[in-house]
Amino acid sequence: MNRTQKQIFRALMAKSSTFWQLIREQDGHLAHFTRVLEEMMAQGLIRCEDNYIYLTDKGKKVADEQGLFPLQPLTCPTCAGKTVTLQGRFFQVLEEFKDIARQRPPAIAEFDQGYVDTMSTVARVAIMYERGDLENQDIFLLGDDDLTSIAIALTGMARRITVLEVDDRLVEFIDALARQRGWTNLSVQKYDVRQPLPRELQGQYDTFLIDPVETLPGISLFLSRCVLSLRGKGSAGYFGLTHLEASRDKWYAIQKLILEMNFVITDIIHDFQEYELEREGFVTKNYPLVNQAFGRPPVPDINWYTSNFFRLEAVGKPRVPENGKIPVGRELYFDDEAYATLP
Ligand code: SPD
Repeated sequence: MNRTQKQIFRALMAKSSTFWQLIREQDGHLAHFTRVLEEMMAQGLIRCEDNYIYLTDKGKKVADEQGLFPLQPLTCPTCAGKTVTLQGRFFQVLEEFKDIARQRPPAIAEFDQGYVDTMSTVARVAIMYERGDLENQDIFLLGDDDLTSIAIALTGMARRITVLEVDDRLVEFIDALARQRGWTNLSVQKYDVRQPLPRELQGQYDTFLIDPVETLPGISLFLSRCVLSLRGKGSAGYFGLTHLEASRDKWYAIQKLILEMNFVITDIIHDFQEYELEREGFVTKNYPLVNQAFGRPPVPDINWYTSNFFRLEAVGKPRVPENGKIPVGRELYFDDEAYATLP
């Protein structure tokens, strides 16, 4: 029995679940998850009724024989596993950020946008603060549909915040807000990651933050650009990586790249970020996940898409690997693990 199957069994021993709830209870990638569910269905271990998935009698017997117990939730109810709670100044930042985020441009599939909830955005900044990567630091963001730059600016703690962003709507939104609030330390410019990093931005920053695409060529490109922006030993980087659209084999390649770049991974916070992806639209637009699921899944009833938060720290001068072939089309965003991304 593989890990995903085991995770599905014990979740269903505790309670019946929707397709979307089950995704949150396992840590396989989506292509694997849908395959396992289909096999379990074909073997008569699970059944689906009124949008809920149940263990059959045969399934219950197999789970017992395997020595499994119903899943007991153990995630901290106060911080929801994020390891930080938003208190004091960070609570105020969250409240102000929520107001601003209500006016944000809607996410579009063209750049595989899909933003994290406001709590996740501000929690990122709280983690940066805890690690000493925020106060009086120069911070570099490459792509900012989550508006993390704004949450950082709201703390008033960073020295300089630079955003490079490909989407004109976001460039205008962030720029207009910075002008309106008089945040002279926040600047944003249009930039496509396929272009070389402007020389004047190289070696100028203490901390970077990205939530990159998850194809291997794509994430390698994002990381290379970011590493080049940093000052050197002791500089830090943060990024989100899912287990949903990135298999462990892909994780291995990414972590190897990080080490080759002269960084260590100091933290990985599991399921730290929760995404507010479209619900009706996700089913009607026929994302690969919907096409590959057995039957047609119902409209999502929860925020099912999460990612893990990585912190990196340079142990020497950041090394930028030779860029391989730079993806020019949709292959920047899409590969055969990208089940929640439109081809
Ligand atoms: N593909 C679905 C929307 C994804 C938003 N980006 C998530 C990247 C996490 N690193």
